[in-house]
Amino acid sequence: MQTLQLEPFKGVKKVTQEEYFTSGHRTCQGCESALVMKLMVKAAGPRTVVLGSTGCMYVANTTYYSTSWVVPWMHTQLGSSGSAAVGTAAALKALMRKGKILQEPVNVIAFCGDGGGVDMGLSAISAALQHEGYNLLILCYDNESYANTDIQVSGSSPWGVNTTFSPPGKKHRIMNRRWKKNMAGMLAAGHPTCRYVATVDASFAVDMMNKVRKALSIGGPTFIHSLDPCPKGWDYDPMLSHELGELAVETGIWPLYEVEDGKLGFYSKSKAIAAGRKRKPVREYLERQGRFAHFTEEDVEFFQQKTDAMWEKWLIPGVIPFTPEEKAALRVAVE
Ligand SMILES: Cc1ncc(C[n+]2csc(CCOP(=O)(O)OP(=O)(O)O)c2C)c(N)n1
Ligand code: SF4
Ligand SMILES: [Mg+2]
Repeated sequence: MQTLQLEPFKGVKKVTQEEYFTSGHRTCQGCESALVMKLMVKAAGPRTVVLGSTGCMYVANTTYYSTSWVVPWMHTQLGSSGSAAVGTAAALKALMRKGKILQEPVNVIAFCGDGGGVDMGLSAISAALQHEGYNLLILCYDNESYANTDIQVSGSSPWGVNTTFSPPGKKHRIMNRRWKKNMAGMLAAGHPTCRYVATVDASFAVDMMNKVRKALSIGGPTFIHSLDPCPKGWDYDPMLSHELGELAVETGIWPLYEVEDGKLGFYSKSKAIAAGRKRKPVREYLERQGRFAHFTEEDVEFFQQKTDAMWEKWLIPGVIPFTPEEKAALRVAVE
């Protein structure tokens, strides 16, 4: 099945004017995930079907009898972005084969939040990435919590963060002791049938849209993971969303990379960092957010060390953990 061939936008002035996710939604002021929806579908264009799992980007964008979506859109259950994407792509294929609809390339994009994708829907996404016969993109908008139900911790929440399920207490200051799950790396490493995996950040908007266009053009099942500052859950002034998105990359906390046909490439500021550019201290990112306000000097230092280790000790900096030495040690331990 052919895909639409979407050429990359060569700079912000070349981006199309048309909007397929418009005003009128009810997301919070400064919500980066709403911007991700707008850019994602702008990049995809009008011949697109969007499926959205439960979460802020469902609830706030579809009030009874009204929606911001201009393209066809359907809500799907919280953990099922993967199965909804496969089902829709299969249905379109069958309808075209039977001559019931025009034979033409149609983009299928299923989005999910981190709760719905990194946690609950991981198995369905994994299965979807093995269905080579269908063209579909799964985009995870990651605001690092179950935001819609009042900011509960997820497997994608950062270490030490204050959420409604991990509030700092007198006895235990740090309640979330897990380092953020390595979603894109895990999917790229474990799904040889998936031709394209990328991480994006809407503060680098043209890059982000071009990653969406590339994923849709390459065809087969593809995956994009977007880090989305969330003023409510991260507790900061809404005007800082763009700055926080930039800082996440500049501090090295969120590396921008793509894996195309098994080949890894860093891009944007992460490319310079991978080549040796100094990263900004994580403190600059952490101290702008109320969700880290309980951090002591020791906590900031720990966060910095863990981030440094991602770049200095991992097999592929910021992407795949374990050094060759650590891997060898693991093998010896198993033998
Ligand atoms: C099976 C199921 N369990 C729980 C819920 C309640 N629920 C609705 S939205 C949501 C949060 C989803 O979090 P995430 O996927 O990260 O999206 P966000 O709200 O952050 O945009 C939850 C737990 C549900 N709708 N379905
Ligand atoms: S809680 Fe966060 S993700 Fe949800 S609408 Fe508000 S800013 Fe956006
Ligand atoms: Mg979320």
